[in-house]
Amino acid sequence: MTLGLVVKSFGYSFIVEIENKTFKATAKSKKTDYVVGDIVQLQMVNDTQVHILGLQTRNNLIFRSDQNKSKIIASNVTQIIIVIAVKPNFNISFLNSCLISAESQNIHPIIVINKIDLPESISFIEEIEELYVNKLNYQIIKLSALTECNELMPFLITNRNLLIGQSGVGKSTITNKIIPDANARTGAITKSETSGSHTTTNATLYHLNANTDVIDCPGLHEFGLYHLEVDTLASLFPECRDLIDKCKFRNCRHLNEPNCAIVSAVKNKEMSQQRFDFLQRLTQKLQNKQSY
Ligand SMILES: Nc1nc2c(ncn2[C@@H]2O[C@H](COP(=O)(O)OP(=O)(O)OP(=O)(O)O)[C@@H](O)[C@H]2O)c(=O)[nH]1
Ligand SMILES: [Mg+2]
Ligand SMILES: [Zn+2]
Repeated sequence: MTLGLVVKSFGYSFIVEIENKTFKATAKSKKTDYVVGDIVQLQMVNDTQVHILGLQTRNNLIFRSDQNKSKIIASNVTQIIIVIAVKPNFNISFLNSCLISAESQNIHPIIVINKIDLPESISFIEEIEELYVNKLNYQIIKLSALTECNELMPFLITNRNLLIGQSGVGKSTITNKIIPDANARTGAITKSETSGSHTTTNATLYHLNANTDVIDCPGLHEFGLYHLEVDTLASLFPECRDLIDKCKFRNCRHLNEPNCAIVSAVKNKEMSQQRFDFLQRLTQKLQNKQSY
């Protein structure tokens, strides 16, 4: 049986790599939900084309979901690089969602603050570091991808890295800096600001070296977490982990139950109000799901 790696997805058709050669691939069955990072079983058609027959078991699958649908993003990744920037329109809930998604899959996240050349970045960096580094211990790398990404480089090595972030934060610019022959299309800020359109339309996997990959994917507006379980949600927040067992009720959902250790932590300013609001909103959403 021939195996290949999915390196680009167009939704219904794919580019698959076998050793160092790429082929156009389509799924032979109705099942077409393959994604970049998948190892697939193939049937050769000719020198340039293959059929996908099936899927090798995934180590993990990054996907987002809302009430109506879910969307797969990439599989078999070992590290998630969450790219944020003060411009065009930073959304803190988006950052929280990406972190919770990484925690839920047990994948190491790194936060990259891009566009540090912009003057607005100074106070933005302070705010992000104050909470996400000093209190939550996440790893942060600050850079201006227009100049260089040297500081990020050592963290990428030996990993399959997924770059995720809102549209226009600079994921493709970073990709091009790291892998000069990637030639990923990048877009003007004004375009993504006004039309909300994405410059990158397909997820693509690039090789940095034999055991290091970078996946650039289209920007996301929202990172829905509708697939998570309400009962384990709080454990995905590092600042809640040691508190959960201290709540009066074992099934406490940290909404308005008496003697909730998480609510107390927020009152004592040990947990950030913003993170707690995010936890509550998500809890309520996931709770409603169960009553259908
Ligand atoms: N000032 C500044 N602009 C940057 C930096 N990095 C990227 N940009 C600009 O930001 C815009 C968007 O960059 P892209 O790399 O296309 O962003 P993206 O995250 O790939 O966007 P999507 O593909 O839509 O998700 C481009 O005009 C880049 O030149 C940076 O470090 N500083
Ligand atoms: Mg892009
Ligand atoms: Zn509680």
